[in-house]
Amino acid sequence: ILAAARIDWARESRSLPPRSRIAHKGDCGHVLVVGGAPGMSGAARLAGEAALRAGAGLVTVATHPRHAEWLNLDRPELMVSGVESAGDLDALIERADVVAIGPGLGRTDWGRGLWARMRALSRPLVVDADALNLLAETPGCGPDWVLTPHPGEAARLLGVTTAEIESDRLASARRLQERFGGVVVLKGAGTIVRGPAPRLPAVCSQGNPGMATAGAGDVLTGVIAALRAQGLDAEEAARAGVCLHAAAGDRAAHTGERGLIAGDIIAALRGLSNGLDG
Ligand code: NPW
Ligand code: AMP
Ligand code: MG
Repeated sequence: ILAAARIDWARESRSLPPRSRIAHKGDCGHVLVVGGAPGMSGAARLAGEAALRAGAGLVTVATHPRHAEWLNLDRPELMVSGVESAGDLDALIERADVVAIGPGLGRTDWGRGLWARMRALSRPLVVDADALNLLAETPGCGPDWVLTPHPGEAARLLGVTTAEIESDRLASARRLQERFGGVVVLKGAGTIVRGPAPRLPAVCSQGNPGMATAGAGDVLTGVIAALRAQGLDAEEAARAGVCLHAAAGDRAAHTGERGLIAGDIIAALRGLSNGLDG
């Protein structure tokens, strides 16, 4: 019996909807990125730029007021909103199609408050990084969520060691999906996408160790959110997003794996996000 399907960008790009001749930015989805505690503004910035490069029509980054003013200085296409506390999120959520929460969110009262507000609303979510760490403290998931743990975060979610997660990655992804619901993306070499049964889990055949670099996961979060905002369902967006990100990582590694940085993956999205070969 086949335990998992192998997926790549050449195949998954077929689920991208064509962009209509008369499309306007409002048709292409509005992504809200929530994250960026002091010291980690870059994580939210990377997720936001990646969402733009994966085709979202509008992207707003909701971040800590301390750096909101300068977060988009070198990327003015991003909208930015400084949020003091959860109440400031409501108007932003109203305008967004998808929320990506977690990159650089931190686990202080600021991040906790934003996460508590988001999880209580039934919105399409991409849940990453510190939002996963907070989810591990108080489990419970919405049906329309995509969870994107790396093996360390997966270990926290299941209360086991990273080594145990890695010893049987397919079984770990299944346990995460059964425990938390939604669509689980277990990252690492051979990223697994596991939605609700009976669909087979998928293993991405692209990507490389050059992607073991700060912010690579934050980029993936923005990519999946952008595809979701363009009309793909949670599982399609997770599968296509994982493959687009990995194909971009491979393209960025043409000049070598060592020294590849997350911004290089974003730059490589530009040549791939129309569904050209990876
Ligand atoms: P070990 O040591 O192997 O047991 P954390 P983080 C494990 C933000 N960032 N395979 C590994 O555990 C993020 O968005 C901000 C196996 C490792 O020690 C978050 O909000 C940036 N194990 C926050 O920082 C750029 C793996 O997990 C531990 C693994 C913290 O996120 C960087 C680390 O996990 C970052 O994105 C793998 N493939 N991957 C910015 N520029 O602003 C990870 N582990 O403690 O959750 O820390 O992932 O850095
Ligand atoms: P994060 O740890 O959240 O920054 O996520 C790292 C991202 O880079 C994930 O999408 C991983 O799948 C990817 N990545 C890291 N190391 C590798 C590797 N050795 N091979 C393929 N992809 C990797
Ligand atoms: Mg991460």
